[in-house]
Amino acid sequence: MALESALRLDYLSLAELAERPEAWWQGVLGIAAFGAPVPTAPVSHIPMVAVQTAVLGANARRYEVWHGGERTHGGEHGRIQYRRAANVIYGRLSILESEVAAAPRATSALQSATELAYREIFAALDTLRMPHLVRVWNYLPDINAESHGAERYWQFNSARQDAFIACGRAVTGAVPAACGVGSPPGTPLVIYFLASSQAPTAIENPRQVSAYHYPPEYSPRSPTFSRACTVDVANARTLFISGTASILGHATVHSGDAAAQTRETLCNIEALLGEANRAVGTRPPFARGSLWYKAYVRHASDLAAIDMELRAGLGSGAQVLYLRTDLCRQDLLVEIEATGCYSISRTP
Ligand code: 3EB
Repeated sequence: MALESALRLDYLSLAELAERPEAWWQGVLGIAAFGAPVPTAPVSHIPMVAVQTAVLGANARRYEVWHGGERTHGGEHGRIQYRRAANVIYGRLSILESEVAAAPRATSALQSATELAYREIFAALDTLRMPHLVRVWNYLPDINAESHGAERYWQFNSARQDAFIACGRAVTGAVPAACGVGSPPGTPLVIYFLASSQAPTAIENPRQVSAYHYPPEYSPRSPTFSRACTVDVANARTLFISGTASILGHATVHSGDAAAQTRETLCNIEALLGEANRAVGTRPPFARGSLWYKAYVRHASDLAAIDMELRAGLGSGAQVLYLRTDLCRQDLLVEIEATGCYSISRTP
């Protein structure tokens, strides 16, 4: 089996992973397992992420696999496990709030854990000379619970922003694409990411206020993420569309209607695709039918309605993984991320 020569994303089942030869495993950058055991790999130092959120629907492809397209090299830096190829690195960490004490002035252990996590990420990226965070996936236990007079998502936002500032990173403009969704209470804060030596191009959505400029009613400190970004790494042109929801301007629209929220979210994704294609002039352009999607669904009972809208909007060829999670605003029923990864051929 010849190795693919470019970075790629796949959703695979445990059975498919078991059939992959060792040469393929040498190129894996990292694997996130959703509501499923992490696989055993024939190669050491492959970052494995256990995300304890349930997959919805009859989908055995619960493993989100990034492959570097060439031999990759792994290691550890502090709490981060990572693996790198050419100019891209995949990393993961998880922290139990019970492991960290709340700092005297911090409001909670979640805040301490979040700030520690991001400081460790930036320290590792600086040492490894991959300073640009491209895409971050954040799984926050019990995201909507309140403590210390603030929703836990708000606590996360202030600690994340503090760490960005402390580590000399921008908190508006050139910020990574990201999502921040819930995971079961009592599980660790889980973060995994892609970073690069190349600076990505951040993309915003003309239909929405940039999240880093959200007014304080949603979170006293604005969230630090861009709506999307694109970067060429490891012989691939990538597009990362952050968790996207039924938000116009800064307001949630279609409260209580999962189908309408899905349609609005698809309009937002379409707007971002237009902006991204304009920004980088990709040929062929990024097209919604050939992206990898994760749809975060608050109520399992809304799955059929959301799936019907997504099938109609994306066509049957799109890869969609449904996860049951809480979301960062009480009135959001669905949030959808999209990832594009097109090989840049080295021969004409
Ligand atoms: C929104 O558009 C929905 O805090 O990292 C989407 C993507 C959302 C990322 C984050 C939050 C985050 O505001 C929420």
